[in-house]
Formats: sequence, C-alpha cells, structure tokens
Amino acid sequence: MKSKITELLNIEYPVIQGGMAWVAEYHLAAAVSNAGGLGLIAAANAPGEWVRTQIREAKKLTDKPFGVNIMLLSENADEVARIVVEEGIKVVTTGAGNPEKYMSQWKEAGIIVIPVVASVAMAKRMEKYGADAVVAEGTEAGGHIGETTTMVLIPQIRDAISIPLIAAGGVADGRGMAAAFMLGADGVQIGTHFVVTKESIVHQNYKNSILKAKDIDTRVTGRSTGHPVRAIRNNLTREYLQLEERGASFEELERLSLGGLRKAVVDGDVNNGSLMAGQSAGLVNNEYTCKEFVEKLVSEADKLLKINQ
Ligand code: TUI
Repeated sequence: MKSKITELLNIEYPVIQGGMAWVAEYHLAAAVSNAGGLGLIAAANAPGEWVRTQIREAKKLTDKPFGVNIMLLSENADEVARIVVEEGIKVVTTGAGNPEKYMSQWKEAGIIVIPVVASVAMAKRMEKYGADAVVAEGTEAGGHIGETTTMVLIPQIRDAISIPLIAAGGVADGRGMAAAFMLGADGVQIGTHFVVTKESIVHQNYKNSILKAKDIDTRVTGRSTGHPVRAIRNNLTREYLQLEERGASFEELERLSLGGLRKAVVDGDVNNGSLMAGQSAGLVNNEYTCKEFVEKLVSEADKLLKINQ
C-alpha cells in the first residue's frame, strides 16, 4: 500500500506507531518498523542518555527506519533534540507543543520532521516552518489531546496545507484507516492498539483494561490545568475529576497524578495508575503481534479503499 507517507519515510505501509510515554520503547518501535510501519521511541520526560540507549538498542533489532517522538513539555527536550541529531535519527515527531525552535537544527541534519498538531492553525504554522508532514490528532486519541474530532479535523487540515497528512485519534482497524484516507489523510498513526500487541512491554493488567474497555470507558482529566489527558476510567480519573470540580490547585492535582503512567505500565496498578488510551479502546479486542496487526489493518483498509476506486 503506497502513499505520500510510504514514499517520504521509505516504509512499506503508511502506518505510524504513536509516541506513547513509557509504552513506546525500543522493543515496540523495532517490532512496528519490522512489520513495515514506522516505529517510534517516545522520549517523554526521560533524560537524553536514556533516549540514546534506546536508539542504540532499536538499531540492534531492526535495519528499517524508525523515529523518535519528543514531548515538548519535557525539561529534557533540548537535550533530546540534540541527541537525535548525534545518533543519526531519520524521523522526529513532536507532541504537546510547538517545535519551531528546533526546526533548523533538525532540517540541517537531514531529519524528516513531523509535528503532531491538534488544530488547523498549528498545521499551517508547521508547514510554513518547514515540516515535512504533520500528524493531525483528534480528541478521540489517548494521552494529551486537543478539542476537535478526527472526523472534522482531517478534512479541514487537508484543505489548509499541501504537505503529507497523517490522521490520528480513533483509528484502530481497517475501517478507521480507510475512513482517514477518505477524509484526506495519506497515512495513519495508531497508539492504543499497539499498547496491547505481543511485543509491547506494558503490564498485562493495563493491556487487559484496554481489551475489556467499552465505547464509554475513557475520561478526560486536566481540562482545568490546560493539559487535558484521556485515559481509561478508574479510581485515579474519578478522584482527579472530583478534585478538579472542587477547584483544586495545580499542585494538588500534580500530587495525585505524579508517576501515574509508571504505576500503570510497570506496576500494573489499574486502580491508581494512569491508563492512557484513546476512545478506540472499545475497538481493541485482540492481542496480535505487530506484524499480524499491521497486515490485518492494511489489508482491510486496502479492500475498502479499492471499492471506491
Ligand atoms: O503529545 C501527545 N500526547 C501525549 S503527551 C503525554 S505526556 C503528558 N502527560 C501529562 C500532561 C501532559 C503531557 C501524553 N500524551 N499528543 C500529541 C499532541 N500534541 N496532542 C495535542 C498536541 C498539541 C497541543 C498543542 C500540539 C501542539 C500544540 O500547540 C500548542 C502551541 O504551542 O500552540
């Protein structure tokens, strides 16, 4: 399945794995790249040297292209921005902010830069600053999110920019992928379904929470702090939302959520951990290998798209 994205990234299928904090480490990234998509290592809040080690380990497991996702709220973002250049990374995606200040440094190093955006304005701005493509992420996605749904965001961004466009948020099967292409996307980015793949190092309890989640089982916390985050509802989201309703301070909310992802991913604490996941959790019902999942996804999408040709 060819598109502007397979051409740009020199990959087999136009499928990118989300840059999920704690989840997207080198085993998953290498498995997705070996399956023909683009795997990503998520730098999240980690120190630069952790990212460097991850990159070197991924290179041992795959000869295919893979990328690094840089979370721009991290205090280590400057350091990671430099390390991706030093380590010869070919593709960088960014999240949760504006990557303008790093753009020239990355472009000079020949890095393909793909910012994740959640609005038309930001997509246009990224194109102007030299982005090679954008990931447009709808509010259905997991983790830190914007306001607009994928259904309305993708066609509006398609009309506003000329660079390749990758749709994210709510895509978990071939139907979602085909729909994203019909809306004007050239590729998809998927997070939630990759959390439960066989190669994902995530605690089985977290995987099981996604597998049993239904359509209405996610909640968005953090709207009061300006950092909305979607996760599967549990004791943590319930307490957080109650605190927000009572007008709790940023510090109080931070205290409750600190270390939440680690609790979920490493300890398997499904009650008090942060089970970040998108609304597509309700569509995720099987644990596949990355290769099985990517091939199923692409063949379903391909079949649906051919009907429309
Ligand atoms: O970044 C994500 N998803 C994430 S980051 C993350 S770690 C975190 N944990 C708690 C609080 C905050 C972060 C967990 N999930 N997705 C990509 C994404 N980027 N979604 C939305 C955006 C975005 C938002 C605003 C991109 C640009 C932007 O622009 C702001 C500006 O500077 O104009």
